[in-house]
This record gives sequence, structure tokens and C-alpha cells, in this order.
Amino acid sequence: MKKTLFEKRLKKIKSNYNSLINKSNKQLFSTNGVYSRYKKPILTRDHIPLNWRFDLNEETNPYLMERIGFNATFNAGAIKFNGKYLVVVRVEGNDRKSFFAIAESENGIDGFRFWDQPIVLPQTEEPDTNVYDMRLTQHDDGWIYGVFCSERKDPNAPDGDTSSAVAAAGIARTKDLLEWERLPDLISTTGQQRNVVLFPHLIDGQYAFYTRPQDGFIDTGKGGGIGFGLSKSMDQPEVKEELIVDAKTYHTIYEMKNGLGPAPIRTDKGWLQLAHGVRNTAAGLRYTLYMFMTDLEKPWLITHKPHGHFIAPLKDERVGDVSNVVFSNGWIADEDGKVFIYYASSDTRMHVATSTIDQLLDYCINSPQDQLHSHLSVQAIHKLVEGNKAHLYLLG
Ligand code: M1P
Repeated sequence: MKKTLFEKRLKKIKSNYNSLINKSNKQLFSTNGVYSRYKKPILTRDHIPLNWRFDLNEETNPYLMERIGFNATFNAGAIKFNGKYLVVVRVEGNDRKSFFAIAESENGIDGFRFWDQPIVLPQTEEPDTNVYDMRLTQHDDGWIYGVFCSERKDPNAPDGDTSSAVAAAGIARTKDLLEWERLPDLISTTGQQRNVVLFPHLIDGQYAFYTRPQDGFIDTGKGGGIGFGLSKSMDQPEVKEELIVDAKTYHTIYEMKNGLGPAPIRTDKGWLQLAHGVRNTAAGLRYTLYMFMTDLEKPWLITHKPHGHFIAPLKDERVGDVSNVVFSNGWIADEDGKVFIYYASSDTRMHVATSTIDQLLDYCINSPQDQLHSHLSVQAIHKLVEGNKAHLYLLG
């Protein structure tokens, strides 16, 4: 019997989908020796399960049309859970609303599969218009916390302004990543907050947050910088004072604003920290990733900070819905020291890069710092060239 349009389309859609999700990834040669990129993104909108997109009933959907479209999969938190590598992905629908959905892989670099359904995030009394960029923290108190941006329309926006928004740090917690309990949003010293990260241990008996105080939705204004503050509880989370850990600074890659990425990784030499920095250019904002280390006992004090960016958008990564952006809010450190850095490119797709704790420590400790002036950058190059004189024959 002749195949219906529905049947023909189903066959093609299924075969495209299966070949995509079963593709293996390939590690690329590490040009800088710090981390390795991989050939393909780990998740794109085409990885979204077919039963989230299509009505699979031929009677109600004879053309096998997509009923719900998805625009992007990006900015994922990450955690190792029951031996699996999980990413909590920011999935954005064609309707511009983001939500969280978990994808799981056996090896952390390919074979990511979404769980059956997106996370059901309970609401506070004031429902979120949009939620995004969840940072996961396995806290000493036994809960896994997800801290994310909750965005709502600015109640003080003048008539006719339909785009001004207010960003707050939303908080939810879980034990199994299936059922989530919503807590009140973090109250802090400034009007808006994004890029808030919960530190995994109590400090002086209090919960500790890295923050990013800002007095505008896009522009951080006076508040720019990665902050740090303590809250007496998670039931009424409130940070009354924010110390600036890493200030936005003139003529750096974080000149305009910055924000912490995932929760830090503990090492015996200090906390490894990953952040994003933003500078303005004639082509618009450029987001790159950078690293620094903080003191083990005083995780608000920077001990090492390599100059410039750690990962910048490269080749295909440079283009997407918001071009020239890399952003990370998830990484996983394995017990053997391997580190999986999950990063998104141009607010469109997810990638992984791998490194090790030893490599990242070496990078942070032994790279020169940004001396903030061109002539001092030249001095650093001269120093390296001088030290290399005895080894120049290696390049011959
Ligand atoms: O579009 C780039 C990024 O912009 C925001 O980051 P920040 O608050 O530092 O400017 C976030 O909306 C982030 O999701 C997005 O990737």
C-alpha cells in the first residue's frame, strides 16, 4: 500500500534524529595545551526529543507538522549524578520562553539524551516570565541547589515600554533532580541580580553566594563586578552586604561586565573559578570566558588570575542568535582529575571542552597576569623570550 505523507515524513524525521543523537564526538588537538575542544556541539535544538515537537497521531496531524518549535539549547548547569554526566540545559522555545531540561551522557562528551520531560519548576507568588542559566551546587546540607535568573516585566516601566525587565536570582532545590522545591528569590543590595552562584560550604555558619549586583537589566551600571555575600538561611535568602571579588575593569576582557560561571572546583591549592567577561566593540558585546583562583579558606579573595580570556568564540561558535558569545555555567570535575567544561556558543548551542585539574592549576598559577598596559604586556613577552634563549634550538 502507498505510504501516506505522514508515514514518509516520520521515516525521514526519525532517521535524521537517530543519526544525529548517535554521532560520536571527536577530541581536537589542543593548540594551547590548556584544554581540548571537541569537533561537534554536544547539544543543539535538533537534539530535542521528537515527542516534544510533533503530535504523533496521524489523525490529528496528517502533515506531521511540528506543533511546538524550539530555538536553542544553551547555558547549561552540570553535575555528575549516579555516575552519569548531567547537564541542566536552558532550552528556548520559538516563543522565546526558556525553561530547564536535563540531558544525560555516559561519558560527558557525546550521546547526550534528554530526560523524558522538561523540569517542572514550582512558582513563587510572583510567577517568572522567563527563567535561565541555572548553576547547580551540591551543598554540604545535603540538597542540590539550582540558582537561576528569574526575569519579570519591570513594574516601573513607563507606558508603552514593553521590554524593560527585572532580573532576580531564583532558587530551587532537589535531591533527585526530578522533584524541585522552590524557595524565595534572593534579596540583595541592588535592584537586579544575574549570574548568582551558591558556594558549596557554609561560611561562619551562613550560606554564601557569589553575586553580580547590577542596577540595570543589561547594563550593570555602578554595581558591576562579581560579588560575594552571606545569607543566614535559605528559607529567607538575603544578602545584606556584597563584597566585590572581581571588579569590572577598564580595558580588560571584562571591562563592561562580568559574572561567575559554575560553582567553583575545590583543589588543594585553592578554588578554581570560571567566569565570563564582556567588552563592548563596534560589532556589539563580546563575551569570553576567563579563569581565576580564590583562597581555600577565604573564597572571596583572588590568589591567581591569568591575563585575558580562557575560551573565546572560535569559528562556527562565533555565529548564532547573539553572536560573538561564549558562556559557561556548568563544569564537572571527575575523581581522576579530568574536568569537563560545558560552554554555550552565541546563545545557540552547547559544547564541551576537556582539561584536568593539574592543567587548570598550572594555567592559573603560571600564566602572567593582566598588567593593564600594552608596554607591560610587551615586558611579559620579553621575559618569556629571554628565558627561552637556552631552549631556542628546540624550534630549529
Ligand atoms: O547574551 C549573552 C548572555 O547575556 C546575559 O549574561 P550577562 O548577564 O552577563 O549579560 C545572560 O542573559 C546570558 O544568558 C546570555 O548568554
